[in-house]
Amino acid sequence: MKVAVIMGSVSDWPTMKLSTEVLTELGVEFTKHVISAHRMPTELQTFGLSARDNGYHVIIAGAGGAAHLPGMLAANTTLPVIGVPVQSKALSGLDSLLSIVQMPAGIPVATVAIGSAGAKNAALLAAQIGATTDEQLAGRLATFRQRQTTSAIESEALLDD
Ligand code: RP5
Repeated sequence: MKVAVIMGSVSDWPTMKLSTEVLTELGVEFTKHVISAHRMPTELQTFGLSARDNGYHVIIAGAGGAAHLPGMLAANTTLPVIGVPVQSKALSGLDSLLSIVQMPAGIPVATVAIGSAGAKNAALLAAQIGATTDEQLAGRLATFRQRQTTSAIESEALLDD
């Protein structure tokens, strides 16, 4: 499978890099792009309209503030779009969350949590979508889950007396 990781600004990269790290860990092919909904509207439309023909299966789109990027990409493709609300300075990402999650019926965006947890989960969700038709990827996801569980169990040893 191939995933597009798109962000509205280079300032979103510290958050969206976490998505790419998870995709790398799971062996999922991806490309990364800065496409601003407001500063690059023509490029956004071109990317959305051609995404399926360009071999993508899922789009992860992160943006902050007036975060119209995921919704406008979703308006231009029938590929699944996962929206990551980037934590904004002014309103701590609540603005990003509300502008991404409140899509009108007919144009869905799968919205994850604000910030780093959301960026990581967006990548996991994209991989899980791919794993519906890719047994090897499903196996890597199972290994990821098992490692996470083992680490959580072992973390008890870190508790002080
Ligand atoms: C959004 O505006 C971007 O996604 C970013 O989160 C926010 C601020 O962008 P910059 O002014 O830092 O480029 O479009």
